[in-house]
Amino acid sequence: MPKVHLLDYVAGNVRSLVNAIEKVGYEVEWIRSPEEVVNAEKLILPGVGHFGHCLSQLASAGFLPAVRAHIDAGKPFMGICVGLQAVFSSSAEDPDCSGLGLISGSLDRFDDSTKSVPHIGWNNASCPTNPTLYGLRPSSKYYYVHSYKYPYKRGDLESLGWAVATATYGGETFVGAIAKGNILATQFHPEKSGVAGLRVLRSFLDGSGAAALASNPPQEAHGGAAELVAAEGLTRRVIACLDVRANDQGDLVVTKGDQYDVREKSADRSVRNLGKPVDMARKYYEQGADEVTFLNITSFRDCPIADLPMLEILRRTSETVFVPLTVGGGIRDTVDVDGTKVSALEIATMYFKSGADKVSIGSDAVLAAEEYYAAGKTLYGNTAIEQISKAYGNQAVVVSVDPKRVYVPKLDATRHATVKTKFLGPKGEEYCWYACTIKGGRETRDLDVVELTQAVEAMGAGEILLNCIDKDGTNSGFDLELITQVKEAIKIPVIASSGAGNPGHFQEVFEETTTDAALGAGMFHRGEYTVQQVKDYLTEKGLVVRQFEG
Ligand code: 1PR
Repeated sequence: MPKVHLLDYVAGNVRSLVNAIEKVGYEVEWIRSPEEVVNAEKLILPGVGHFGHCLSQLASAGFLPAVRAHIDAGKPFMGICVGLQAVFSSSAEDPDCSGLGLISGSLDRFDDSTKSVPHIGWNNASCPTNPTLYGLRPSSKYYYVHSYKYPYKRGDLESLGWAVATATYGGETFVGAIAKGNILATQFHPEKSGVAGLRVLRSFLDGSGAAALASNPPQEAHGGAAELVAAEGLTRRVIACLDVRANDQGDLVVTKGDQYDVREKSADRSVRNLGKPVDMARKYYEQGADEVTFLNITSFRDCPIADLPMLEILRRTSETVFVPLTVGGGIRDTVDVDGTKVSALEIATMYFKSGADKVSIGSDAVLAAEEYYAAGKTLYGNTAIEQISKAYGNQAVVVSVDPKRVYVPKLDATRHATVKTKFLGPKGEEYCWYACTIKGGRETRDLDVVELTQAVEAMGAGEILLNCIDKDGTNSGFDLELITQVKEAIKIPVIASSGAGNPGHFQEVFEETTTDAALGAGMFHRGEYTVQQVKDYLTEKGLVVRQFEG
């Protein structure tokens, strides 16, 4: 197999990139020291974490002059995500840190006054001057996850000879990909963008993208500096979730509870078995799921951590599923079966190395939030959320919330943030608050969802997976009141979860709340609807979704 070299400059969640490169027929060789860069013919800089972390690691290890020499020699170079940002001279994210400076200009943060930040999801990369730049297609969607961007000004980069593909989020048009000569850089993750992304990688690796660009160089500056505001391209994200546990025979199965009870109602009360995790993940990918989430709902107690069955599930899934994979369950500081202490960060690292793109933290986040408030909202940098987001970036940390309704007769009957509900309590109560639970809903805490989500946002979580025990498995639709309350409390994206029973419920949650994504489980597992049917329905109703490209 032909080779491509990847810069190994920081512990990163790059397993998916390696899998994607192998999928398009190339072998990865790691570059671990600046001296080895000269051996590379094609070089990829995967971006991990934030701008300053990436650039300072590269600088302190002495990589920057070697990378510049590679580019100056005219050899193929590709930067991904923060790897694109590194091409610019600076970023407002870490103003004291310099980029490679191939383009003089600074990145800034998305405005979060009217939208969620980070920008997470599937959006365009459209290049009007070169519509098929490096295999891009105007009709395709690509997976982005970032808070900082290079704002697009028409003619600005084109006048320097760059071909530019853009995307628009909440009225802000930014650079999605740039290319010139031997250089390609993408703000999106091609390795997580399904077949559309694999096409971009292939076109870089086989040289066809650079050759096509050379024969059709971008047109000269378009003159004036008028902003080009492309059509809003972010799609409605539909996520499939698989709750995984061992059944009573010891086999790992996808299960699904009713309000978190995963045992059959029959006399034997066996664990409900809905299928095999790897096969089902692949099926949902092919139906067009925008992400797949695995929740290890019992943490596989009594198993050495290095042998966690979820690691093997991730390894196998990530070989064929090229959309983001999230894994949750048991991510906390713990003690291995042989007595060795293992940190949450070490467990997350194992998951990332096995192919996860994000980890999801449940119980531990609730306990950390309680400590945060007890300490007068002080952060010490020692929580799992802070440590993992520092090492892998905020976007890699999801907090999974398992709330339960607590009804109260009036607004001020509790210190907690209440909502006036349309669904009265058992005694006709008109108000409720949402109590956080831990240990799969077994223990309810004196902490509400607003407190929890604001605390974890402060700690550096990048996204909230918002379940609801009252709605879980009911097929009665999402809890819109809960979702509205949480969306009003925080800026980071929220994934609505629990209660989806038909495609109309997805339409309802997208139209009646500002949720950033919606997740379904039981209705997909039981074969009542496919992800494709949900997406077709949303399209019919005028909501933009990504269609699967085979
Ligand atoms: O606390 O960090 O070890 O994480 C444990 C994780 O396992 C948490 O994310 C928690 O939500 C999850 N979990 C624990 N017990 C259960 C259970 O069901 N007994 N599953 C459980 C939670 C909720 C959703 C579900 C939606 C949609 N599952 O992910 O998929 O409710 O279902 P629906 O569309 O069928 O209604 P930690």
